[in-house]
Amino acid sequence: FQLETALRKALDRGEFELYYQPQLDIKTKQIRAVEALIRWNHPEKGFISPGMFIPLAEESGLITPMSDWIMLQACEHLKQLQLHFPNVKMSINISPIYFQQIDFLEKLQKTIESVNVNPRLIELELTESAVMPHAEQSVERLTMLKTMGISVAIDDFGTGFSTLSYLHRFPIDILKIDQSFTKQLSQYQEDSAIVEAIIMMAHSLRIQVVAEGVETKKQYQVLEKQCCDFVQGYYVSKPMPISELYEFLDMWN
Ligand code: G
Ligand code: G
Ligand code: MN
Ligand code: NA
Repeated sequence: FQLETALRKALDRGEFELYYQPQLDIKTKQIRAVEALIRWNHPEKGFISPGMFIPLAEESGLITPMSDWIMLQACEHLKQLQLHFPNVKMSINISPIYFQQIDFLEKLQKTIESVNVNPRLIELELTESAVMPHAEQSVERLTMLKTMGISVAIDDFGTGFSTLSYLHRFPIDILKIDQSFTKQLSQYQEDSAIVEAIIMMAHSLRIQVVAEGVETKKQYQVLEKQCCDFVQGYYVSKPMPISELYEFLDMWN
């Protein structure tokens, strides 16, 4: 229970912060969305990666209050952002555990109402492992999200075990191709073929595609040629605090 206590304290003390990474629309050259990425600024240990503490939060149950905070904070930041950049969407990572909780939709609805933010500007990122194991319940939930005006992205696509043909059963809007595929784009023809196949399949299902981890101009150009819709990665920008995001968008859009 030690870690649970540490995470709980960190939450109470406000040691977590959301950083934002922009997604570029290849066609319009505008920023279409920002992804919220949590950071832990530990007073002694310094920066701790979410790759470390999210799994521990999931095991200890702290993922619930942490996710409640993430939802609220991201919606509040979106509400402010919208006043200056009305078309930029907010994309929020949702833990599979949080997504599967019985009151997930109800809490989400309440947060949206209390902050009074436009749900059409909210996108949720779910992994294949969040939706596949409970397919029927997931379809119901995803349909409800669609009714609420919220869009859904499948994160880390290509790293799970699901078959592509499964996709058409889920009402999703966006596929995020995992970084591991993007990394190889300039080197190996085979990975380029896989990415191209994913993009074509997604488009045939009316799903738009984000390539993650785009770092070089070469990767960007390959993706543009393959009709990828959006790119995210260091080539556009690293994740940054909300204050820097405003400066970035002022310069960009
Ligand atoms: O930002 P970074 O690349 O260090 O993130 C590492 C991992 O942590 C990624 O898999 C990312 O999806 C996950 N992550 C980052 N922020 C959040 C968050 O707010 N909620 C959840 N559930 N996962 C997050
Ligand atoms: O699992 P998810 O896709 O949500 O995690 C995104 C993670 O990838 C974040 O932790 C973010 O910091 C990291 N990231 C974002 N862009 C790049 C990039 O261009 N290169 C690398 N190596 N990591 C990136
Ligand atoms: Mn993500
Ligand atoms: Na991802």
